[in-house]
Amino acid sequence: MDTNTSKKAVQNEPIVTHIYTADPSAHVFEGKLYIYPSHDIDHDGPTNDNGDQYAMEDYHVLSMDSADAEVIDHGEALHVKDVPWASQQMWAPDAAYKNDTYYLFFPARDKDGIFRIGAATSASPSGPFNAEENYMEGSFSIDPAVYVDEDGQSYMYFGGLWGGQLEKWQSGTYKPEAEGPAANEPALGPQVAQLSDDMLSFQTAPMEILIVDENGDAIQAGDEERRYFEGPWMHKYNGKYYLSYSTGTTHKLVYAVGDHPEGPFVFKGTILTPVLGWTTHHSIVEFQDKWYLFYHDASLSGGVDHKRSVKFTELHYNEDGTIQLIAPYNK
Ligand code: FUB
Repeated sequence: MDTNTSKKAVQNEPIVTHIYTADPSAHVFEGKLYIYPSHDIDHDGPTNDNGDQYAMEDYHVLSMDSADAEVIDHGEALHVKDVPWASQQMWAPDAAYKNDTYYLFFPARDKDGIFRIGAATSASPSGPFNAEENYMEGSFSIDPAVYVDEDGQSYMYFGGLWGGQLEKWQSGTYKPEAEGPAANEPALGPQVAQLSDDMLSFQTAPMEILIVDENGDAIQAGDEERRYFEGPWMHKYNGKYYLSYSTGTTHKLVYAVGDHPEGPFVFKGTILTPVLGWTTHHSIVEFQDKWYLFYHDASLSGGVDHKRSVKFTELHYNEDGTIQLIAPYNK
């Protein structure tokens, strides 16, 4: 059921306050801005590096007619109990439109506790979504972000360290004891796979994306200011592909630019300085002739890492295509 939250969107403030939300994936569908966030649970359980505190069970879709409109909560769009293959932890989702169908892509733990990525479909951008019977074959880890290129080809970017289990897949199969590369070795990149025309399966095997520095050398695992951690996002600006992501332990949103959606990408800089709370996760969208960064922090809960709130702010490019740094708490 749709609920007008009676809350007008204001930049750099929580866009809704009646529920905790995080990991916003923003898209323009049918002339409106639709936001697909995680729905954080209000619990006081313990916190650990495995992310057990992120115990989310469902998704709500939010929408806005304009950047200062009232925010609509379209209610529960999908619940874990309606996903046959999933057991728990409905983490950061994304959405896409193709074939007159809206697709919701989401990570969750399967019945063996391994993160996989599932798809669900709807005739409406606000859902409700019907989940596929099984997770996408060959999928693993977390944080799917789907980019539909101008030629119609779709790509899924995904992967996250630590609780997101990306380290455990370096051999191609799930190895529970596997650890990440040493500090002086190339960092693990996000994964990318082309999607089939029906958007429900991988058309190519997932491959690791290479992120290099300005000299063409791979960013190293010990370079925590720049190395990939989780939360990939892809957008195109002036013909270039922008891969942006979270650095995790150093709590930044950063970006790298390339000429092809599968990379390689050259590291460029920071988009967002650290926010209140451990995680940082975002999307970038053009809406009504302006560019916006959607992100979250933990301000609504007074700093509780797993009780987050989605915010947004305008994003600006310099003439050379670099992105201007956003420091959201500076007035
Ligand atoms: O919301 C759960 C996890 O926290 C997401 O999947 C990560 O990107 C981080 O925001």
